[in-house]
Amino acid sequence: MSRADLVEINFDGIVGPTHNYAGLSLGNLASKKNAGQTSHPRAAALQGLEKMRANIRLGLTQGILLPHRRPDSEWLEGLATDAANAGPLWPAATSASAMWAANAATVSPAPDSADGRCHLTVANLVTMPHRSHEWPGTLAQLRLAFAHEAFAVHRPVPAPFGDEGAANHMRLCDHHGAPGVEVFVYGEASGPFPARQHLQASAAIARRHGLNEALFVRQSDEAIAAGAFHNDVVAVANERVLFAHEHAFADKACFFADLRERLPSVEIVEVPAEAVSLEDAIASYLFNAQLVTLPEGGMALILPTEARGVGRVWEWLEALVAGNGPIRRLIPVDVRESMANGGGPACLRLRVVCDPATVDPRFLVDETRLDRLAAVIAAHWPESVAPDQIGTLGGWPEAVRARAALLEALDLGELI
Ligand code: SUG
Repeated sequence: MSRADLVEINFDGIVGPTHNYAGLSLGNLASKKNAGQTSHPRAAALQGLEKMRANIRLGLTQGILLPHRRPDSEWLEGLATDAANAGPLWPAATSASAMWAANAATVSPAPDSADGRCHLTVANLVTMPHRSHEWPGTLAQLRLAFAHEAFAVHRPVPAPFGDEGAANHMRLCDHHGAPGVEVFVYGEASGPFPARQHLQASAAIARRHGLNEALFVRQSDEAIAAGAFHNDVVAVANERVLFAHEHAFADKACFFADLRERLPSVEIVEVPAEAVSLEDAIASYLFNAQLVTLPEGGMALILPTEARGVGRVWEWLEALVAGNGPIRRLIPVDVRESMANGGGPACLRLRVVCDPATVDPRFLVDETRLDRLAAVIAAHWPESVAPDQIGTLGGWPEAVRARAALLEALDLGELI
Protein backbone atom coordinates (compact mmCIF):
# COMPACT_ATOMS: atom_id res chain seq x y z
CA MET A 1 0.00 0.00 0.00
CA SER A 2 1.31 3.44 -0.94
CA ARG A 3 1.62 5.95 1.92
CA ALA A 4 1.99 9.71 1.62
CA ASP A 5 3.13 10.19 5.25
CA LEU A 6 6.41 8.36 4.72
CA VAL A 7 9.62 10.27 4.07
CA GLU A 8 13.23 9.25 3.79
CA ILE A 9 15.30 10.13 6.84
CA ASN A 10 19.09 9.89 6.69
CA PHE A 11 20.52 8.87 10.06
CA ASP A 12 24.20 9.80 10.06
CA GLY A 13 26.69 8.16 12.38
CA ILE A 14 28.52 10.79 14.44
CA VAL A 15 32.27 10.17 14.32
CA GLY A 16 33.47 9.08 17.76
CA PRO A 17 36.39 10.58 19.71
CA THR A 18 38.59 7.50 19.14
CA HIS A 19 38.57 7.79 15.32
CA ASN A 20 41.92 6.43 14.13
CA TYR A 21 43.71 4.84 11.20
CA ALA A 22 44.71 1.30 12.11
CA GLY A 23 44.55 -0.44 8.72
CA LEU A 24 42.03 -2.96 9.99
CA SER A 25 39.93 -3.64 6.89
CA LEU A 26 41.38 -6.11 4.39
CA GLY A 27 40.00 -5.31 0.95
CA ASN A 28 39.33 -1.66 1.82
CA LEU A 29 42.16 0.07 -0.07
CA ALA A 30 41.88 3.43 1.75
CA SER A 31 42.12 1.73 5.15
CA LYS A 32 45.30 -0.04 4.07
CA LYS A 33 46.84 3.01 2.42
CA ASN A 34 46.29 5.28 5.42
CA ALA A 35 47.22 2.79 8.14
CA GLY A 36 49.43 4.50 10.70
CA GLN A 37 48.49 8.06 9.75
CA THR A 38 47.54 10.59 12.39
CA SER A 39 43.78 11.02 12.56
CA HIS A 40 41.77 14.11 13.53
CA PRO A 41 38.64 13.04 15.43
CA ARG A 42 37.38 16.57 16.07
CA ALA A 43 37.65 17.60 12.42
CA ALA A 44 36.16 14.26 11.38
CA ALA A 45 33.08 14.69 13.56
CA LEU A 46 32.64 18.33 12.52
CA GLN A 47 32.90 17.37 8.84
CA GLY A 48 30.08 14.90 9.45
CA LEU A 49 27.94 17.57 11.13
CA GLU A 50 28.50 19.96 8.22
CA LYS A 51 27.35 17.28 5.79
CA MET A 52 24.16 16.94 7.82
CA ARG A 53 23.71 20.71 7.94
CA ALA A 54 24.04 20.97 4.17
CA ASN A 55 21.43 18.22 3.74
CA ILE A 56 19.03 19.94 6.12
CA ARG A 57 19.45 23.11 4.05
CA LEU A 58 18.47 21.11 0.98
CA GLY A 59 15.20 20.40 2.75
CA LEU A 60 16.00 16.80 3.73
CA THR A 61 15.05 15.20 7.04
CA GLN A 62 18.07 14.35 9.16
CA GLY A 63 18.69 11.94 12.01
CA ILE A 64 21.73 10.79 13.98
CA LEU A 65 23.23 7.65 15.44
CA LEU A 66 25.67 7.97 18.29
CA PRO A 67 29.25 6.80 18.74
CA HIS A 68 29.61 3.53 20.61
CA ARG A 69 31.40 3.01 23.90
CA ARG A 70 35.06 2.73 22.89
CA PRO A 71 37.42 1.24 23.91
CA ASP A 72 34.98 -1.65 24.23
CA SER A 73 35.99 -3.06 27.59
CA GLU A 74 33.08 -5.53 27.60
CA TRP A 75 34.30 -7.05 24.34
CA LEU A 76 37.81 -7.30 25.74
CA GLU A 77 36.42 -8.88 28.90
CA GLY A 78 34.72 -11.51 26.74
CA LEU A 79 38.14 -12.21 25.28
CA ALA A 80 39.58 -12.49 28.80
CA THR A 81 41.77 -9.44 28.49
CA ASP A 82 41.77 -5.71 29.19
CA ALA A 83 43.17 -2.38 28.03
CA ALA A 84 46.60 -3.06 29.49
CA ASN A 85 47.00 -6.52 27.95
CA ALA A 86 44.93 -6.52 24.75
CA GLY A 87 47.97 -6.40 22.41
CA PRO A 88 46.82 -6.80 18.80
CA LEU A 89 43.16 -6.73 19.90
CA TRP A 90 43.54 -3.16 21.12
CA PRO A 91 43.05 -1.31 17.81
CA ALA A 92 39.91 -3.36 17.18
CA ALA A 93 38.63 -2.47 20.65
CA THR A 94 39.11 1.26 20.05
CA SER A 95 37.81 1.62 16.48
CA ALA A 96 35.19 4.30 15.87
CA SER A 97 33.86 2.27 12.94
CA ALA A 98 30.22 2.60 14.07
CA MET A 99 30.34 5.99 12.30
CA TRP A 100 29.58 4.13 9.04
CA ALA A 101 25.87 3.88 9.70
CA ALA A 102 25.15 2.27 6.32
CA ASN A 103 26.50 -0.85 8.00
CA ALA A 104 24.29 -0.55 11.07
CA ALA A 105 21.25 -2.41 9.74
CA THR A 106 19.14 -3.41 6.76
CA VAL A 107 15.92 -1.44 6.61
CA SER A 108 12.70 -2.49 4.88
CA PRO A 109 10.10 0.28 4.93
CA ALA A 110 6.48 -0.47 5.78
CA PRO A 111 5.10 -0.60 2.19
CA ASP A 112 7.47 -3.47 1.35
CA SER A 113 6.61 -5.83 4.18
CA ALA A 114 3.68 -8.20 4.56
CA ASP A 115 2.75 -6.90 8.03
CA GLY A 116 2.95 -3.21 7.09
CA ARG A 117 5.68 -2.42 9.62
CA CYS A 118 9.11 -0.99 8.97
CA HIS A 119 11.64 -3.76 9.72
CA LEU A 120 15.25 -3.20 10.74
CA THR A 121 17.76 -6.04 11.17
CA VAL A 122 20.99 -5.06 12.91
CA ALA A 123 24.06 -6.13 10.90
CA ASN A 124 26.36 -8.72 12.49
CA LEU A 125 29.50 -7.42 10.70
CA VAL A 126 31.23 -10.72 11.54
CA THR A 127 33.84 -10.57 8.79
CA MET A 128 35.97 -7.85 10.40
CA PRO A 129 36.88 -8.32 14.07
CA HIS A 130 36.87 -4.56 14.79
CA ARG A 131 33.30 -4.32 13.47
CA SER A 132 31.97 -7.60 14.87
CA HIS A 133 31.29 -6.00 18.27
CA GLU A 134 29.26 -3.08 16.96
CA TRP A 135 25.92 -4.85 16.97
CA PRO A 136 25.04 -4.63 20.69
CA GLY A 137 25.58 -0.84 20.64
CA THR A 138 23.59 -0.52 17.44
CA LEU A 139 20.75 -2.70 18.72
CA ALA A 140 20.47 -0.59 21.89
CA GLN A 141 20.17 2.62 19.86
CA LEU A 142 17.76 1.30 17.26
CA ARG A 143 15.52 -0.10 20.01
CA LEU A 144 15.32 3.42 21.48
CA ALA A 145 15.02 5.37 18.23
CA PHE A 146 12.44 3.03 16.72
CA ALA A 147 10.50 1.93 19.80
CA HIS A 148 7.15 2.88 18.17
CA GLU A 149 4.91 0.01 17.07
CA ALA A 150 5.37 1.12 13.46
CA PHE A 151 8.80 -0.58 13.62
CA ALA A 152 10.19 -4.04 14.27
CA VAL A 153 13.88 -4.05 15.26
CA HIS A 154 15.53 -7.45 14.91
CA ARG A 155 18.71 -8.93 16.33
CA PRO A 156 21.49 -9.79 13.86
CA VAL A 157 21.52 -12.88 11.68
CA PRO A 158 23.68 -15.51 13.44
CA ALA A 159 27.29 -16.19 12.44
CA PRO A 160 28.91 -17.42 10.26
CA PHE A 161 26.72 -15.71 7.66
CA GLY A 162 28.23 -12.26 7.25
CA ASP A 163 25.84 -9.34 7.00
CA GLU A 164 26.96 -5.74 6.45
CA GLY A 165 23.55 -4.09 6.43
CA ALA A 166 22.29 -1.42 4.07
CA ALA A 167 25.66 -1.09 2.30
CA ASN A 168 24.69 -4.20 0.33
CA HIS A 169 21.01 -3.44 -0.04
CA MET A 170 19.14 -1.18 -2.46
CA ARG A 171 15.48 -0.32 -2.69
CA LEU A 172 13.77 0.69 -5.92
CA CYS A 173 10.25 2.11 -6.00
CA ASP A 174 8.19 4.78 -7.74
CA HIS A 175 8.43 7.04 -4.70
CA HIS A 176 9.55 6.48 -1.10
CA GLY A 177 6.04 5.76 0.20
CA ALA A 178 5.22 3.22 -2.55
CA PRO A 179 5.92 -0.53 -2.38
CA GLY A 180 9.49 -1.26 -3.45
CA VAL A 181 11.67 -3.99 -4.88
CA GLU A 182 14.46 -4.71 -2.42
CA VAL A 183 17.77 -5.78 -3.93
CA PHE A 184 20.25 -7.71 -1.80
CA VAL A 185 23.77 -7.80 -3.21
CA TYR A 186 25.98 -10.61 -1.91
CA GLY A 187 29.51 -11.77 -2.64
CA GLU A 188 31.17 -15.14 -3.07
CA ALA A 189 34.68 -15.76 -1.75
CA SER A 190 37.00 -15.88 -4.74
CA GLY A 191 39.77 -13.28 -5.06
CA PRO A 192 42.30 -11.83 -2.63
CA PHE A 193 39.71 -10.06 -0.48
CA PRO A 194 36.85 -11.35 1.65
CA ALA A 195 33.26 -11.23 0.41
CA ARG A 196 31.57 -9.70 3.43
CA GLN A 197 27.93 -10.23 2.52
CA HIS A 198 26.68 -13.80 2.54
CA LEU A 199 23.68 -14.88 0.46
CA GLN A 200 22.25 -16.82 3.42
CA ALA A 201 22.29 -13.69 5.57
CA SER A 202 20.48 -11.67 2.89
CA ALA A 203 17.90 -14.42 2.38
CA ALA A 204 17.28 -14.65 6.13
CA ILE A 205 16.66 -10.90 6.32
CA ALA A 206 14.25 -10.94 3.39
CA ARG A 207 12.28 -13.76 5.07
CA ARG A 208 12.32 -12.08 8.45
CA HIS A 209 11.13 -8.77 7.02
CA GLY A 210 8.31 -10.54 5.16
CA LEU A 211 9.23 -8.86 1.88
CA ASN A 212 6.83 -8.95 -1.02
CA GLU A 213 9.51 -8.31 -3.67
CA ALA A 214 13.17 -9.24 -3.17
CA LEU A 215 15.99 -9.90 -5.61
CA PHE A 216 19.32 -11.49 -4.73
CA VAL A 217 22.14 -10.31 -6.93
CA ARG A 218 25.73 -11.43 -6.89
CA GLN A 219 28.39 -8.72 -6.76
CA SER A 220 31.06 -9.16 -9.42
CA ASP A 221 34.31 -10.76 -8.23
CA GLU A 222 36.10 -8.13 -10.26
CA ALA A 223 34.54 -5.32 -8.22
CA ILE A 224 35.50 -6.94 -4.90
CA ALA A 225 39.05 -7.55 -6.14
CA ALA A 226 39.30 -3.89 -7.22
CA GLY A 227 38.38 -2.74 -3.69
CA ALA A 228 34.57 -2.64 -3.68
CA PHE A 229 34.29 -4.23 -0.26
CA HIS A 230 30.63 -3.16 -0.16
CA ASN A 231 28.18 -2.80 -3.04
CA ASP A 232 27.63 0.87 -2.16
CA VAL A 233 31.13 1.59 -3.45
CA VAL A 234 29.97 0.74 -6.99
CA ALA A 235 26.20 1.33 -7.00
CA VAL A 236 23.49 3.45 -5.38
CA ALA A 237 19.71 3.58 -5.82
CA ASN A 238 17.04 6.11 -5.03
CA GLU A 239 13.34 5.73 -5.82
CA ARG A 240 13.18 4.52 -9.47
CA VAL A 241 16.83 5.30 -10.31
CA LEU A 242 19.72 2.86 -10.15
CA PHE A 243 23.15 4.46 -10.64
CA ALA A 244 25.81 1.78 -11.04
CA HIS A 245 29.17 0.93 -12.55
CA GLU A 246 29.12 -1.36 -15.57
CA HIS A 247 31.08 -4.01 -13.65
CA ALA A 248 29.26 -3.82 -10.33
CA PHE A 249 27.27 -7.05 -10.75
CA ALA A 250 28.20 -10.59 -11.79
CA ASP A 251 25.23 -10.96 -14.18
CA LYS A 252 23.83 -7.55 -14.88
CA ALA A 253 21.71 -8.64 -17.85
CA CYS A 254 19.71 -11.00 -15.68
CA PHE A 255 19.51 -8.50 -12.78
CA PHE A 256 18.36 -5.62 -14.98
CA ALA A 257 15.75 -7.81 -16.69
CA ASP A 258 14.35 -8.97 -13.32
CA LEU A 259 14.27 -5.41 -12.08
CA ARG A 260 12.52 -4.08 -15.18
CA GLU A 261 9.94 -6.81 -14.94
CA ARG A 262 9.13 -5.90 -11.32
CA LEU A 263 9.43 -2.12 -11.70
CA PRO A 264 8.83 -1.11 -15.32
CA SER A 265 9.46 2.57 -14.50
CA VAL A 266 13.02 1.86 -13.35
CA GLU A 267 15.74 4.04 -14.86
CA ILE A 268 19.20 2.49 -14.92
CA VAL A 269 22.07 4.95 -15.21
CA GLU A 270 25.12 2.87 -15.97
CA VAL A 271 28.65 4.24 -15.98
CA PRO A 272 30.67 2.42 -18.64
CA ALA A 273 34.10 1.09 -17.71
CA GLU A 274 35.64 2.77 -20.73
CA ALA A 275 34.62 6.16 -19.28
CA VAL A 276 35.35 5.38 -15.62
CA SER A 277 37.42 2.32 -14.72
CA LEU A 278 36.66 0.37 -11.55
CA GLU A 279 39.93 1.73 -10.16
CA ASP A 280 38.84 5.33 -10.78
CA ALA A 281 35.42 4.59 -9.33
CA ILE A 282 37.00 3.30 -6.15
CA ALA A 283 39.59 6.09 -5.91
CA SER A 284 36.96 8.79 -6.41
CA TYR A 285 34.04 7.08 -4.58
CA LEU A 286 31.57 8.61 -7.04
CA PHE A 287 29.05 5.87 -6.30
CA ASN A 288 29.39 6.25 -2.56
CA ALA A 289 27.13 9.22 -2.92
CA GLN A 290 23.82 10.00 -1.34
CA LEU A 291 21.41 9.97 -4.23
CA VAL A 292 18.52 12.04 -2.92
CA THR A 293 15.23 13.40 -4.19
CA LEU A 294 15.11 17.16 -3.70
CA PRO A 295 11.92 18.75 -2.35
CA GLU A 296 11.72 20.94 -5.47
CA GLY A 297 11.96 17.84 -7.71
CA GLY A 298 14.87 16.15 -9.44
CA MET A 299 17.67 14.21 -7.78
CA ALA A 300 21.08 15.26 -6.47
CA LEU A 301 24.24 13.28 -5.91
CA ILE A 302 25.94 14.28 -2.68
CA LEU A 303 29.44 13.08 -3.30
CA PRO A 304 32.85 13.27 -1.71
CA THR A 305 35.08 16.14 -2.84
CA GLU A 306 37.52 13.41 -3.94
CA ALA A 307 35.23 12.75 -6.92
CA ARG A 308 36.12 16.19 -8.25
CA GLY A 309 39.79 15.29 -7.99
CA VAL A 310 39.62 12.59 -10.69
CA GLY A 311 39.26 14.44 -14.01
CA ARG A 312 37.61 11.64 -16.01
CA VAL A 313 35.08 11.04 -13.26
CA TRP A 314 34.10 14.66 -12.87
CA GLU A 315 33.81 15.16 -16.64
CA TRP A 316 31.51 12.18 -16.89
CA LEU A 317 29.36 13.44 -14.01
CA GLU A 318 29.13 16.94 -15.46
CA ALA A 319 27.95 15.49 -18.75
CA LEU A 320 25.42 13.40 -16.85
CA VAL A 321 23.78 16.36 -15.08
CA ALA A 322 23.89 18.45 -18.26
CA GLY A 323 21.69 15.83 -19.94
CA ASN A 324 18.00 15.34 -19.47
CA GLY A 325 18.21 12.50 -16.95
CA PRO A 326 16.82 12.27 -13.42
CA ILE A 327 20.10 13.28 -11.70
CA ARG A 328 20.23 17.08 -11.87
CA ARG A 329 22.78 18.28 -9.34
CA LEU A 330 26.25 17.37 -8.04
CA ILE A 331 26.93 18.46 -4.47
CA PRO A 332 30.46 17.74 -3.24
CA VAL A 333 30.98 17.45 0.54
CA ASP A 334 34.18 17.27 2.55
CA VAL A 335 34.31 14.07 4.61
CA ARG A 336 38.04 13.52 4.14
CA GLU A 337 38.72 12.05 7.57
CA SER A 338 36.14 9.33 7.00
CA MET A 339 37.17 8.85 3.37
CA ALA A 340 40.71 8.04 4.50
CA ASN A 341 39.23 4.92 6.12
CA GLY A 342 37.09 4.07 3.08
CA GLY A 343 33.87 5.76 4.22
CA GLY A 344 32.19 8.25 1.87
CA PRO A 345 28.97 10.25 2.27
CA ALA A 346 26.77 7.20 1.69
CA CYS A 347 28.66 5.05 4.21
CA LEU A 348 27.99 7.60 6.91
CA ARG A 349 24.22 7.33 6.72
CA LEU A 350 21.43 4.84 7.28
CA ARG A 351 18.26 5.53 5.33
CA VAL A 352 14.93 4.88 7.00
CA VAL A 353 11.68 5.59 5.18
CA CYS A 354 9.04 6.26 7.83
CA ASP A 355 6.77 8.84 9.40
CA PRO A 356 9.15 11.14 11.36
CA ALA A 357 6.51 11.47 14.09
CA THR A 358 7.11 7.79 14.97
CA VAL A 359 10.86 8.28 15.63
CA ASP A 360 12.20 9.16 19.08
CA PRO A 361 12.90 12.90 18.61
CA ARG A 362 16.26 12.65 20.39
CA PHE A 363 17.54 10.96 17.23
CA LEU A 364 16.41 13.75 14.89
CA VAL A 365 18.33 16.98 14.33
CA ASP A 366 17.78 20.48 13.04
CA GLU A 367 20.42 23.19 12.72
CA THR A 368 20.02 24.35 16.33
CA ARG A 369 20.69 20.85 17.65
CA LEU A 370 23.65 20.51 15.28
CA ASP A 371 25.09 23.72 16.79
CA ARG A 372 24.81 22.18 20.23
CA LEU A 373 26.49 18.98 19.09
CA ALA A 374 29.26 20.94 17.39
CA ALA A 375 29.98 22.81 20.64
CA VAL A 376 30.29 19.54 22.60
CA ILE A 377 32.56 18.05 19.94
CA ALA A 378 34.75 21.19 19.77
CA ALA A 379 35.13 21.09 23.55
CA HIS A 380 35.71 17.36 24.07
CA TRP A 381 36.92 15.54 20.93
CA PRO A 382 40.71 15.16 20.60
CA GLU A 383 42.26 17.33 17.94
CA SER A 384 44.52 14.54 16.72
CA VAL A 385 45.39 10.93 17.48
CA ALA A 386 48.81 9.64 16.46
CA PRO A 387 49.11 5.87 16.07
CA ASP A 388 51.81 5.49 18.72
CA GLN A 389 49.58 7.33 21.20
CA ILE A 390 46.78 4.80 21.07
CA GLY A 391 48.61 2.04 22.91
CA THR A 392 49.48 4.38 25.78
CA LEU A 393 46.00 5.63 26.54
CA GLY A 394 44.86 2.80 28.82
CA GLY A 395 41.07 2.85 29.10
CA TRP A 396 41.15 6.15 27.18
CA PRO A 397 39.20 8.09 29.85
CA GLU A 398 39.10 11.31 27.77
CA ALA A 399 37.24 9.49 25.00
CA VAL A 400 34.83 7.94 27.47
CA ARG A 401 34.12 11.36 28.99
CA ALA A 402 33.75 13.00 25.58
CA ARG A 403 31.10 10.49 24.51
CA ALA A 404 29.29 10.85 27.83
CA ALA A 405 29.17 14.64 27.34
CA LEU A 406 27.57 14.16 23.92
CA LEU A 407 24.98 11.69 25.19
CA GLU A 408 24.11 14.01 28.06
CA ALA A 409 23.66 16.95 25.69
CA LEU A 410 21.19 14.82 23.73
CA ASP A 411 19.38 13.59 26.83
CA LEU A 412 20.45 10.05 25.90
CA GLY A 413 22.18 9.23 29.19
CA GLU A 414 20.69 5.71 29.16
CA LEU A 415 23.15 4.77 26.38
CA ILE A 416 26.22 5.59 28.51
O1 SUG B 1 34.13 -1.50 7.09
N1 SUG B 1 36.46 1.10 7.36
C1 SUG B 1 35.11 0.68 7.11
C2 SUG B 1 34.49 1.52 6.03
C3 SUG B 1 33.02 1.23 5.87
C4 SUG B 1 32.42 1.91 4.70
N2 SUG B 1 31.05 1.62 4.63
C5 SUG B 1 30.33 1.45 3.49
N3 SUG B 1 30.91 1.24 2.32
N4 SUG B 1 29.04 1.44 3.58
C6 SUG B 1 35.06 -0.80 6.70
O2 SUG B 1 35.97 -1.23 5.99
C7 SUG B 1 38.57 1.09 8.58
C8 SUG B 1 39.05 1.05 10.00
C9 SUG B 1 40.55 1.09 10.13
O3 SUG B 1 41.26 0.58 9.26
O4 SUG B 1 41.04 1.58 11.19
C10 SUG B 1 37.13 0.64 8.42
O5 SUG B 1 36.64 -0.11 9.23
